[in-house]
Amino acid sequence: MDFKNKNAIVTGGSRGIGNGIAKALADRGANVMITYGSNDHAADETVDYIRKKGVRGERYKIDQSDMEKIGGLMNFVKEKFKTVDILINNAGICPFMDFFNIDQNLFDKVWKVNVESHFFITQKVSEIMIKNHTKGKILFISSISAIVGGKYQAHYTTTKSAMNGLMHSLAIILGEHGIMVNSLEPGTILTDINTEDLSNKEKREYMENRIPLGRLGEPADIATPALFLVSDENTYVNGAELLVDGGMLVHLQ
Ligand code: RM4
Repeated sequence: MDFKNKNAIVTGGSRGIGNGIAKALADRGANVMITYGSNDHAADETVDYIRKKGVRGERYKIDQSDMEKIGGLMNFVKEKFKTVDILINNAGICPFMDFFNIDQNLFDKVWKVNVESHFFITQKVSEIMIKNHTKGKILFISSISAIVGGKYQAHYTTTKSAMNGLMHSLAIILGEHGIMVNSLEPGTILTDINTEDLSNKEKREYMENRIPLGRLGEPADIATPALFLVSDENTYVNGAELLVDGGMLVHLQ
């Protein structure tokens, strides 16, 4: 898969799954812009990695729970990238919480970061793609949690299902412009998002035992299928959900 001269945006690209995708895109020649929330050091490390591949690397710090910040991001995008070929809607949070302790503030924050910010970032980026007649690719990093529940993830699973609902409509709306939109559904991938949760020995053993491949996923396990969906090699997958979970979902007994 060749991404030379492609301009890609990866939200939440300084850590975890987004970081794996950002680096994999740079490895294959893409110019990559990442957004990130707080970890300047991780963002700098990522941009250094990208630039060492001989491509352009950019970073933009943004609180994706604040919709008023999206305009600044889009100004930065237009300043740095005249065209955009790829958008990876990855940024996400999952503060594990008992359903009855999820208050309006927590729900709003998870909803805004995971769904609302990506609704409007995608709206503005796809306007750029359409204006430039770019047959772009957009990928939502949804989750197995769009398909199954989590006792302490009622807010989070809601957002992951919502991402797929948005993706379905965008596959129609943007498909008319030759822009293809899909979702990828990672299983349990060991990243910052679940380090605390999986520090519980019993929980980690339960999750690992549920996966036929016998191990939790890593960002690299997600990057390769993600790259296919946003590559020129993808000529007809549009509006699809790709589960990448090592077989966890189907392993009932
Ligand atoms: C994923 C899945 C994993 C969990 C992360 C936070 O969608 O539920 O098990 O560790 O979210």
